[in-house]
Amino acid sequence: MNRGNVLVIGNKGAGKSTLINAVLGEERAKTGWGAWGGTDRLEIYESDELPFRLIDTIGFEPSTRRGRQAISAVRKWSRERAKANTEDSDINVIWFCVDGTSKKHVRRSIDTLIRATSIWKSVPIIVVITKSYSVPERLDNAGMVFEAFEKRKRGRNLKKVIPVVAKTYALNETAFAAPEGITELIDATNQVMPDGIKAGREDVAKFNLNRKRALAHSIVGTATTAAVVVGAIPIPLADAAILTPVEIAEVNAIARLYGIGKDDKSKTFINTIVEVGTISTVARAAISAIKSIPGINIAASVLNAVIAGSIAAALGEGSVYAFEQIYQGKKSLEDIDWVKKIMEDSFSSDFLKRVNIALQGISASSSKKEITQTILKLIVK
Ligand SMILES: Nc1nc2c(ncn2[C@@H]2O[C@H](COP(=O)(O)OP(=O)(O)OP(=O)(O)O)[C@@H](O)[C@H]2O)c(=O)[nH]1
Ligand SMILES: [Mg+2]
Repeated sequence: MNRGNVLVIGNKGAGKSTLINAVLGEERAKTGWGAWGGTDRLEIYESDELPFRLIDTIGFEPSTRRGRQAISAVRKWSRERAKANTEDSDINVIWFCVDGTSKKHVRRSIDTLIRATSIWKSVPIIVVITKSYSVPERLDNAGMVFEAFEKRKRGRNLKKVIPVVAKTYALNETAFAAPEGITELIDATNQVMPDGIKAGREDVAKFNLNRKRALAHSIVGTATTAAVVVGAIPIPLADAAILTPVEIAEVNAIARLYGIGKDDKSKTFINTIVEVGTISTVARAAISAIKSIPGINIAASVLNAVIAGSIAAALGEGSVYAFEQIYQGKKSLEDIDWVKKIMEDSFSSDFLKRVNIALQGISASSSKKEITQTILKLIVK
């Protein structure tokens, strides 16, 4: 099968390799800072399901030397492929990766990237604003990108600006910026591919559904970790209320991943889910049931950590299922009774059975990490 080629370029440490891993769904590209990581040569990535090839490059440094090195390596690769009579040797789309946390440099980065890629003068460009952890800054950053392209000849090649979080970013022990924008980037890229190598809509949809599910599970993992931390704080866990912020963040992050918006219908749907995990009698009953499982002799703080983590995990699992049904059009945001039932079922006797098993594997000396892993293994399918 012929594949399109996506050239990924940007400053050193902008997050190109991290982005590539998120798109592939595998940790294949080496990431990191300076001498401890980073990409030191051209690397090509393919995956069976992904309809295009990803070309990871050496990051540009403040000086342009490395930039030239990066570009000449790409040209060499392209020439060699063409010589070997491979048809798909052209660069079809360029991702300009611009670090969303260093606002000051957005304009200069774009200028450098435009100059460096002048030989691909009519290739479509998608600007990826990496590390877009801050939602309020996204608009500003995108504005600066559009400004930088304005009045430039290659401005018309700019097809889209997409803010991305490629990997969960912890803001503190219980707050996080979840992965975002990955499947939107895949969609946008496929859309601007030349017709001959564009993948079928259905193939991309299938790939994206799998990617969304994997990313959603990573959100559940992060939230469960945070909940275990919250739960282990030695205050009496009278009800699930102290967990609420983590649960709200979790459900909202998963909702965003599945493109569930901020309109009233979406809000009602999301609130229904959060309610089941926080103030509902179902959640409270589950907590008392766990607390009264006979024969547990671990410290209250460990037990509370298990409870909090299990609830976050089960709530996340239920949410992933529910949002996926919406995303696929199998259910609608108006099916409130349905979603309520789905979520309540997440805390059924099967849930209690799993928590019980988890507790067998946890002791007073278990670390938070061990507790989290035990829970995830049993609750996340
Ligand atoms: N949490 C989080 N960390 C990120 C994200 N993107 C990049 N990073 C971090 O930023 C650092 C640099 O990321 P890389 O992906 O190696 O950057 P690069 O652009 O490939 O760097 P070079 O190969 O040196 O040009 C790594 O420590 C990453 O973990 C993200 O979306 N979330
Ligand atoms: Mg890299």
